[in-house]
Amino acid sequence: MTGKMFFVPLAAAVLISCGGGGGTEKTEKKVVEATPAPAADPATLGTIQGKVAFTGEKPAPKVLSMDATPACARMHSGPVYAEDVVINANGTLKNAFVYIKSGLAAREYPTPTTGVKLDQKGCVYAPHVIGVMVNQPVEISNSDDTNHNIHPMPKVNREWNESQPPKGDLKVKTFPKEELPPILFKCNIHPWMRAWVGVSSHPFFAVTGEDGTFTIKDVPAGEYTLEVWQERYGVQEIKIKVEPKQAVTADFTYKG
Ligand SMILES: [Cu+2]
Repeated sequence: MTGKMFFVPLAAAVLISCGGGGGTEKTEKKVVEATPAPAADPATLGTIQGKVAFTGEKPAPKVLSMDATPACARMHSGPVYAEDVVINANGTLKNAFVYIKSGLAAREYPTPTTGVKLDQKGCVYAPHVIGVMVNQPVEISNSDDTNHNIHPMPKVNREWNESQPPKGDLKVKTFPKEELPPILFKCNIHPWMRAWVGVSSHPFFAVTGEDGTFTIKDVPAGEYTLEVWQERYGVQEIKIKVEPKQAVTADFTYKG
C-alpha cells in the first residue's frame, strides 16, 4: 500500500516534466511490451507426411574430378559422385527440402539451441542438404587433413567466406534471416564442393533421406502451401489442409 502510494505521484511527476515542450507526441507515447504468442493447443496439431518421387529417366551419375587435387583424390579409393541428384533405390529423391511456404499464423517459434552439423570429409560436404531455423547454430567441421574455405552464397543473408585449416576448430555460424530455398555453400579451394543450408523462420521443414519420405510433426491445423525444392529440378508446391490429430499425405513427383 505504502509503495503504491509512493509510486503514483512519482509517475505523475515524470509525466509533468515531459509535458513541457513535447506536446502530444510525448503524452501519447506508450511502452508496448512484446507478449510471446501462446503455445498452440496440442489438440489442434497434426502431421504432414509424404514422399518425393522421381519418375523421369534416371540421369547418368556425375563423377567429381578431384584429380587436380591429390590431397583430396587420395582420400578416395573409387569414384565420388555429385549429389545434385540422388535417386534412391525406391525411385524417390534424396536431399529434397520440404517446407511450409505460406499459411502459418504470425507466431514466434523458439530457436533450437542445439546446432546442426555440417562436415567436410573427403573433400565433400556432408550432409549435402541441411535445414536450420533462423539463428540456430550451424556447426561446421573439417575432418580432412587439408584446408577448406567455406563460402555461403546467400541471396538474403550476408555473404562470407572463411578458411578452415586441417581438422580445424569448429565454426559455429548462424543466419539471422529466413532464406528458402536453401543457401548454396561452396568451397573456394575445391570447386566441386557443394552443400545447401535452408534457413526457416519456423520448425516445419524436412529433408528427404534414403527412402525419399518426410514427416513434419506438430503442425497447427490449417491450410498451407507446402513447397519442395530440389537442387537440379527446382521447386513445386501443393495446397494441403492439416486437421487436428490427423496425418495429411503430401506426395510430390519430379519428372526430371
Ligand atoms: Cu574444400
